[in-house]
Amino acid sequence: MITLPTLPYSYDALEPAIDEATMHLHHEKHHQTYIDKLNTALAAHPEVVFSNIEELLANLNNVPEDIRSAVQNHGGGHFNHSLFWQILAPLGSEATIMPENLKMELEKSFGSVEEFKTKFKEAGLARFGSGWVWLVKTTDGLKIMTTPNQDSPVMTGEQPILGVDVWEHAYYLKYQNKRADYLDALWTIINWQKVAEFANIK
Ligand code: MN3
Repeated sequence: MITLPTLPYSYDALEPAIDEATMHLHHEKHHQTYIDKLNTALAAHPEVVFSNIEELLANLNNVPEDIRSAVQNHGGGHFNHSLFWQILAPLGSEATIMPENLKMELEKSFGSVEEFKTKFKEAGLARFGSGWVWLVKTTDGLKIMTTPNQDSPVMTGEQPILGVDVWEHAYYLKYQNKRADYLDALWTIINWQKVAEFANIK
């Protein structure tokens, strides 16, 4: 049985970038629903064993065909949201200060932090419909990618270190159709220390 991870901050902690009502809805309803549906799918195949959700998603071809798309959608939803909560932190908290070594990695891959942010936002805006925009670590440096629906970079062997939900449910209550404003506001609450940790950058 997979259970909903507790948020590492209170529901109103990400104001004003993400409002409290959106956080309740997003965590307690949307994320919980992915977990419920994943548990239902897995209950039909108790022979499917895995040590963590990432391993399950990285080996979708081994998942029985009748639950494969449910695991892809709801397992992906669970993994993606679990990562998303972790890479956010309250405005002004120490975690939002970018570690120097991560800054250097971003400069190496994108020229500058500002250029990275511009490209990331462009990618997030270009993702048609529902999906995610990611920063992944590769043997060739850091790269931006997007995925549709609840697909996750781990499904194609990528290592996500930052992921932003661009489904309308992530921003519609506060920003309505203005995805660009939501993406701009998020930079104030990114937990860069956690991003560096996911990238194994000390
Ligand atoms: Mn979401």
